[in-house]
Amino acid sequence: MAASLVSTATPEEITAGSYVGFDSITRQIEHKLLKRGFQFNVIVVGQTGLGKSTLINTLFASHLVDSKGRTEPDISPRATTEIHPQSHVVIVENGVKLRLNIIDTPGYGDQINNEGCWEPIIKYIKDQHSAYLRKELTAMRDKFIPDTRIHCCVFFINPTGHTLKPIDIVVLKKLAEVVNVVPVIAKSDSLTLEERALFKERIMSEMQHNQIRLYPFDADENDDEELQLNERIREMQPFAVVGSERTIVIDGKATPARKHRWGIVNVEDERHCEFVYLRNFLTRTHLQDLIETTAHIHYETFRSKQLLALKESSAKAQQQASQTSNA
Ligand SMILES: Nc1nc2c(ncn2[C@@H]2O[C@H](COP(=O)(O)OP(=O)(O)OP(=O)(O)O)[C@@H](O)[C@H]2O)c(=O)[nH]1
Ligand SMILES: [Mg+2]
Repeated sequence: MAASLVSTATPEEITAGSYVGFDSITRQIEHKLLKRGFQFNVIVVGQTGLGKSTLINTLFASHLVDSKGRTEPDISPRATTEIHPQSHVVIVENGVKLRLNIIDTPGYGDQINNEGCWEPIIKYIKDQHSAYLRKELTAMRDKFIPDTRIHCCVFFINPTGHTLKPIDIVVLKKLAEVVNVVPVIAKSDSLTLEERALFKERIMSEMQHNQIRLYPFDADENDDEELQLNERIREMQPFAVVGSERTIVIDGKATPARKHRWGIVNVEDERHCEFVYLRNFLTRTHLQDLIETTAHIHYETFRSKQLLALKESSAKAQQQASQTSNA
């Protein structure tokens, strides 16, 4: 009988005497999530030749087996010419499965007229939202919709030491409306420490001036620790990175590094560049939040706009139909 399921016991009695066992829900969720794995989609955007393809290969070096990266200097340079979804890479660490999809894009800014050069990139991001929405709206929708929505856009800034280029500001504004944007200073081995600090300050004040909203965002549910972490990330942004597809043995360990006449830049050494901070941020501290923010903020904005437009157009069609039937 249903009535017998309703307990008349006080809360104290329930916790003391009759353990229900729902605290195992965290383990149940964990088990389910582990079985399903995680999908993480990253896009890299920026002007031509800033090292986008190289950094991708540095970030996930050992995993991108079929990368088209240049590993030897005598191989001819390979400019990326089209938006290129890298093959899905599956990384398994301690039983956790991460399906990683990296989208490499051609550099922009080297045409005489750069008008609209960002459009294919924005279209690509919106197309993924649109594909997800279509799947969600089908009557017999799948229980698990494959997620191709872009969770993070790593934006490459030219290490000029001056200011952002007007074209960068335009592209950044467009991107920040549809995706989580994480800016990085490319090839930061070309800047001195003072130049780097000053450049960062200038970039961030330009971002503020142009009202470009960068990731991470603070949410109401964030606790103090998370808010502090976000604040630290904001203080460090944009990460000054160096990439390399070649490794050099340092302290007995093959390490991604760049060899100059004057010495070696160890990509993974925090004293040389902020690559490690970027990697920790993307894969260790904010991976889940990047995925959630995409679903709850960027996709939700897209979804409500689309559904509103759909409602308006169907209301218009109905109105027209009733007008023609009355005529
Ligand atoms: N000094 C320095 N050179 C770099 C760095 N990263 C990449 N490079 C070099 O810059 C050149 C261009 O690198 P890519 O990774 O092809 O650049 P990209 O941004 O993908 O270029 P496009 O696809 O043409 O837009 C290569 O010769 C790299 O070796 C870096 O951090 N520092
Ligand atoms: Mg490239």
